[in-house]
Amino acid sequence: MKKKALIFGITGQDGAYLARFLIKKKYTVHGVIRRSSSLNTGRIDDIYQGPDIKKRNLILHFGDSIDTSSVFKIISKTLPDEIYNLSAQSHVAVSFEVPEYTSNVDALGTLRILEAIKSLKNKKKIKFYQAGTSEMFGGSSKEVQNEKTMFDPKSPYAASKVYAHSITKIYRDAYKIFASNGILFNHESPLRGETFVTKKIIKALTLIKLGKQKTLYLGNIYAKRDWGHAKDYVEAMWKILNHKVPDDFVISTNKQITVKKFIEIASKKLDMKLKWKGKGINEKAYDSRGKLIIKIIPRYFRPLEVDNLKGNFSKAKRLLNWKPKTTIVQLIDEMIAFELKNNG
Ligand code: NAP
Ligand code: G4F
Repeated sequence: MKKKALIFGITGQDGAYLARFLIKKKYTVHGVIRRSSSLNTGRIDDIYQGPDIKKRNLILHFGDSIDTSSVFKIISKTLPDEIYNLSAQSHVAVSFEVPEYTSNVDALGTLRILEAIKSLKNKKKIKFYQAGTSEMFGGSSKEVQNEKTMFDPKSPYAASKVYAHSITKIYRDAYKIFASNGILFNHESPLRGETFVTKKIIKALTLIKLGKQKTLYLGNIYAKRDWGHAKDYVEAMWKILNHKVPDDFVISTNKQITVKKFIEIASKKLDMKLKWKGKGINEKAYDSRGKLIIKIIPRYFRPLEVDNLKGNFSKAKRLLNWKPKTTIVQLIDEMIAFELKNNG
C-alpha cells in the first residue's frame, strides 16, 4: 500500500521541495492550497499531473490553516500516514505588521491540525511534523544553539512558533500522538520567496549585472545566519517523521556568515567588484566604476533584530544519520544560475 502524506503549505519553498522528495519516495502527496486572486501554485505547477485523480500522486485541496472546518475536513477525508505543517506567515519583518494574523496561522493553525488528529479514532497512526525555527532562539546568548538551548523569541512570528513547538510537545505527551518538531535554521534555494534576504540579494545583483536594475536597498547587513539548502532540509523533515520515536531536532549547517559576507560571495561570483564606504545607515557599496549599487535604508530594519544564529545538528547526525550536503558557495552558485537563466 502506497504511503500518503498531507502537506499544509505545499505552495511555499519547502512544500515544493518536500512534495518532489515524497513523490520520488512513491508517496501519494496531498497538499492544501489557499484560494488567491493571483496564481500561487507556480512552485508546484510542473509536478501537477492533470485532472484524472486515479492517475495522480499529487492531489490538491482548497483550505486554510485559520479555517477550522477545512482543516478537520481535509484531514478526516485524506487520513494520511504523515502530516507536514509547513503553513505559516513566515516573514519575520511582516509579523510585526500583522501580529494577530501571524499568530492565528502560525500558532493556532498548528493547534487546529493537532486537534483534528486527536479527534480521529486512529490518531496514533498519523505522524505529525511541525516546522519550527531557529528564530525561536532569538536573543539567546549561546554562541551555538541546540535542542537544549532556551527559547528567547524576538518577533510575533517567533513567539507564535514557540507556541506551536510547545503545543506539539504537549499533544505528544498528553495524547500519545506521534508529533515531532524540526527546529530548522535558515534554508534557501532558487525557489525562496522574493523578499527574503538571500533571494533579494541574488536577484538584485544579477539584474544589476544585466543592466536591468540600478540599486539594491537593504537593512541590517551585520546579522549572522546559518544558511543551508531547502532540498537537504526537507529530507531531514522526512527522517524526523520516520525515526522510531517522536522527538525534536535542530537542523542546520553549524556554519554562519553575515549578510554582508553573503553579498560579497555573490558579487564576486558575478564578477562585480564592490567597494564599501561609510558606516551604519550611511554604509554604501559602489561598483568598480563608482556607481552606487547597495544602499542601507531604515525601512528594512526591524523593531527587534536577531543577531546571531548558528545551530548544532549533532543530534540529527547521530540519531537520523542526517547532515547537510550543500555548502553556502554551492547554494549561491545555484541561486545565481537560476536568476541568470530566468532573467538573462
Ligand atoms: P514559505 O515559502 O513562506 O511558505 C509558506 C507556505 O504556507 C505557503 O505555501 C503559504 O501559502 C502557506 N500559508 C500561509 N498562510 C497560510 C494559511 N493561512 N493557510 C494555509 N497555508 C498558508 O515558507 P518556507 O520557507 O517554505 O517555510 C516552510 C515552513 O518552515 C514555514 O512554517 C516557516 O515558518 C518554517 N521555517 C522556514 C525556514 C526557512 O529558512 N525557510 C526556517 C525555519 C522554519 P501561499 O503560497 O498561498 O502564500
Ligand atoms: O532573509 P530574512 O528575512 O530571514 P530571517 O528573518 O532570518 O527569517 C527566515 O529564517 C527563519 C529561520 O531562522 C525562518 F523561520 C523564517 O521563516 C524566515 O525564513 O532575513 C535575514 C537577515 C535578518 O537579520 C534581516 O534583518 O537579513 C536581514 N536583512 C537585511 N536587509 C534583511 C534585509 N532581510 C530582508 N528580508 N530584507 C532586507 O532587505
